[in-house]
Amino acid sequence: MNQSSPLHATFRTPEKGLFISFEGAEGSGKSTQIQKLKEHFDSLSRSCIVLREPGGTSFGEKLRAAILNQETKLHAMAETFVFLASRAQLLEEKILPHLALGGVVLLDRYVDSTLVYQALARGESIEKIWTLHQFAPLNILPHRTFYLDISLEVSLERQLKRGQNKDYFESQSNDFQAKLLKGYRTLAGLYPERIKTISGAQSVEDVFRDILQELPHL
Ligand code: T5A
Repeated sequence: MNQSSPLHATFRTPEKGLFISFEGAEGSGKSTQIQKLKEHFDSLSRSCIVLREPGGTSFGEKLRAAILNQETKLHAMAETFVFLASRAQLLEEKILPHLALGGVVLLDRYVDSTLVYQALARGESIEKIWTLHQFAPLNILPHRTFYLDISLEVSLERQLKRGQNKDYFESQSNDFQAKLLKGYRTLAGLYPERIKTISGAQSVEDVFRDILQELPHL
């Protein structure tokens, strides 16, 4: 979807509050940075909530457990509808009400994860995923998306260090994981105003400094 696509007109950013999503491959450091940004907003006494996808609601957490514990490969569309169901409920129950009060929402993964994991990494068109998002409440875009860019080597090294059992997506081939990185870079190139690429291979402090520099003043 680009600016000239008729689909583009069906999407909007929230009028109130500040909506920020974080994206990246496995182990890119999203949760680490989200925690730091939450502390930043807390220090400013700004009401800020942290949410994750899939999950964030009691229904969404059930879907999260179902997909991450899945042992055999699903069709990309089956995966897509699980993420969309979780997302729609999260928007309705948590994200939109908090933004309407003028609050800050920090979200670990959002629509770009579906565009990359279920479309680009599987060789599907991203138009299909955008089309599914044109219906409320899914037609909301964040004010800012931080994409934490790391190499395949760093991603695999961090997953190994963590040492816990691999989930459904972590168990996919290295080829799939390389496609994720390529997919994210493609997406960041398509939507440079919303998606800011930050090198996730830097120290935690340096990544955070770069994030603060790109934070919208809303
Ligand atoms: N998914 C999700 C889809 O396929 N489609 C969708 O639409 C959606 C929404 C979710 C899975 O679902 C898929 C994508 C995912 O595979 P998840 O458990 O939430 O699963 O997985 P991730 O989001 O990938 O979470 P991770 O915990 O793996 O990664 P994070 O949050 O990016 O990384 P973080 O902060 O936990 O850090 C990982 C490790 O690296 C260290 C940390 O200490 C930690 O050990 N670290 C650093 N080390 C050195 N330098 C730094 N700068 C570091 N930052 C962090």
